[in-house]
Amino acid sequence: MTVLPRTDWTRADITALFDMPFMDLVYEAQTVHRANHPRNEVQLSTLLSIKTGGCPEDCGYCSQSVEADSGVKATKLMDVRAVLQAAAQAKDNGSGRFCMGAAWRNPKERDMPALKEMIRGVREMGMETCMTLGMLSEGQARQLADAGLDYYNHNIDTAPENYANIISTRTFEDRIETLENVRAAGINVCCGGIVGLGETREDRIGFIHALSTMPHPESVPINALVPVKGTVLGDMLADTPLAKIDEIEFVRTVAVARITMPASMVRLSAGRESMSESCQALCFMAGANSIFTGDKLLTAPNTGDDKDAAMLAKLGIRAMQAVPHGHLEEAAE
Ligand code: SAM
Ligand code: DTB
Ligand code: SF4
Repeated sequence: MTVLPRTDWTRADITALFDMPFMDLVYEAQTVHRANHPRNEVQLSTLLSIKTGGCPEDCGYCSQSVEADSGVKATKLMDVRAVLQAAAQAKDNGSGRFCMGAAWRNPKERDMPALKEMIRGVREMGMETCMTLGMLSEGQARQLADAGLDYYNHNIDTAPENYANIISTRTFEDRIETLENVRAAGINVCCGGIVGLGETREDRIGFIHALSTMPHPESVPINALVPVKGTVLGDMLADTPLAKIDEIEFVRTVAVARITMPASMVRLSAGRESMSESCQALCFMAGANSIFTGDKLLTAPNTGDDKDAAMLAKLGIRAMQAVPHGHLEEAAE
C-alpha cells in the first residue's frame, strides 16, 4: 500500500520547522531526504525559452513582462526544428529533462499544434518533457497530456496573502485553477516559487503551507530572486539590505519544503549563479535534489555546465538517470 505524504500541515507546524535550530532542521531534512530519495544524486533539467518577452502579465520580478524596462527583446514562438536541435544538445550534455518556457498569459489555440510537435519530438529523444506556458484551460491541458507532456510548471510564487503585492494581472486562485486542470489531465505538476522578493518569514511560511497542503507537486522549484534592472522588484530592492537574500533563510526554506513534501523533487532553481558552492552544498544537504543546467535559464544567466560538473564532482554528487514516464513500461516490454 502506498502511503500518501500528509497534506494536513498547519501554519503552526511550518512555523515550528522554520524556528528550529539550523543544524537540527538541516539534519532532519537530510534524514527525510535519505528515506525518500537516492542520496548523492541530483536530477538535471535544461531550460529553453521558446517564446521570449512581451508578456502581458505584470509579475514584479520578471524581465519578460511588457511592464519591465529590462532590455529583453520580444520574439515569436520558435520553430519546432530549432527547439528539437536545442533539445538534442541538452541531451548530449547529460540532461534528463527538457523544459520549454513561453512568456504568455496563456497559449492560443493556434499555438497548440507546434507545442504538441515539440513534446513528441523531445520525448522521442528519450528525455522527459516539461512546459511552462501560463494559464491552461482543461482542454489545452488534455491536448498537451495526449501529446505526452510529462510535467507542467506553474508556480504559486509566494504566499496567497502576498500574491497581490507581486502580480496584479491574475489572482492566486487563477493559478490554482490551472494547476487543477493540469493534474486532472494526468500531467505531473511542477510548482514552487521565489524567495527574496522582499517577503517576510510569515510569507515564506504561507508559501510552503500553500504548497504542502495541496496534492503535493511532484516537483517543487525554489528560485532565489534574480534581481533584474528595469523590473519592479529589481529596482525596488536595489541598494537595500534585501537586494541579496539571506542564504541561511534560503536554506531553511529548502529544508522545510523537503520535510513537508518528502516525496517531491525539490529543485534549486534560479539564482544559483550568484550563490556560493557552499550555499548550494547546504541546499543539497537540506534536501534539494534537482538543478537547471546550462549557462542560461530563460533570460537570466545560469552557472554553466563546466562549473556545475566541477561542483558536483567536488561534492561526490551524481546525475540522476531519468526514464521518461511511459518509457518505463516500454523498456520493460
Ligand atoms: N509565463 C509562465 C508563467 O509565469 O507561469 C512561465 C515562465 S515564468 C518565467 C516561470 C517562473 O520563473 C516564474 O513563476 C518565477 O517563479 C520564475 N522567475 C521568473 N523571473 C524570475 C527572476 N527574476 N528570479 C527568480 N525567478 C524568476
Ligand atoms: C522555475 O520555477 N524556474 C525556472 C522555470 N520554473 C521555468 C525559470 C527561472 C527563470 C529565471 C529568470 C529568467 O531566466 O528570466
Ligand atoms: Fe509573463 Fe511568466 Fe514573466 Fe509573469 S513570470 S511576466 S507570466 S513570463
